[in-house]
Amino acid sequence: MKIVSIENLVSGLQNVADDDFRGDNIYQFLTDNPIDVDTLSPYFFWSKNCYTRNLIYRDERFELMVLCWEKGQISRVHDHADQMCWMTVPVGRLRGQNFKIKEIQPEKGFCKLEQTDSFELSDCLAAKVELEEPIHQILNLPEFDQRAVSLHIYSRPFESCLSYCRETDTFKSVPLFYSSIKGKLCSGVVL
Ligand code: CSS
Ligand code: FE2
Repeated sequence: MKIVSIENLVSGLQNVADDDFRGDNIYQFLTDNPIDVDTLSPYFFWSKNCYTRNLIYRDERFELMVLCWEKGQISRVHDHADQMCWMTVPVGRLRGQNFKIKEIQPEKGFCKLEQTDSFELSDCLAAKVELEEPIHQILNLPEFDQRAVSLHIYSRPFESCLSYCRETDTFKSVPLFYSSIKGKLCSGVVL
C-alpha cells in the first residue's frame, strides 16, 4: 500500500467536508493513508517524565498531533471533552483500555468506573474513541519493551478534559498542554 507524507495527510484532512468530521470517513481516510514515518520524525520528542504531545497542525475544525511514549508510559484515565478522536500507531504498540461509569455524583466529583473492553494498536491500524463510551486510558506496556508513537486527530480541538482517579473514585477537569508545536519545543518544557 502507498504511504503518505505528513504534508499530504494534512492537506487531505483540510479537504475533508465538515460532515465527515462527524462520521466514519476519517477512520477510512487513516486506513487508506498509512503515514510515512520518516516525514513524522521532526515532531518526535521524548521525555522521561510523561508521554509528549506534539502538535503538527491545528485549525478551528481539527488538530493533528503525535504522542511519543517511552517504554512503560501511560496516559491518565480520561475523556476527550465530547470531541471525536481517531488515532493510529505508526511506531511500536499501544494498549487501549475503555471504562464505563458505574456510579457518578458530579456535584461531589465522585465517579466509580468499571473496565470494559481493551484493544491494541499497532502497524498504522486506525482506531477511534467512541462518543458513547469516551473514557479510556492508553498504555505503552512495559512488556511491549519499545517506544511508541501515536498519531491523533481530534475534532474539534480541545484544551482540557476530564481525568479520573480510580484510587479515590474522583474526577476533575485538567488542562492539556503541547510539548512541542510544529517541531519546536514549547517554552518551559523540560524533556
Ligand atoms: N487523549 C490523550 C492521549 S491518550 S488517547 C491526550 O490527548 O493527551
Ligand atoms: Fe485520549
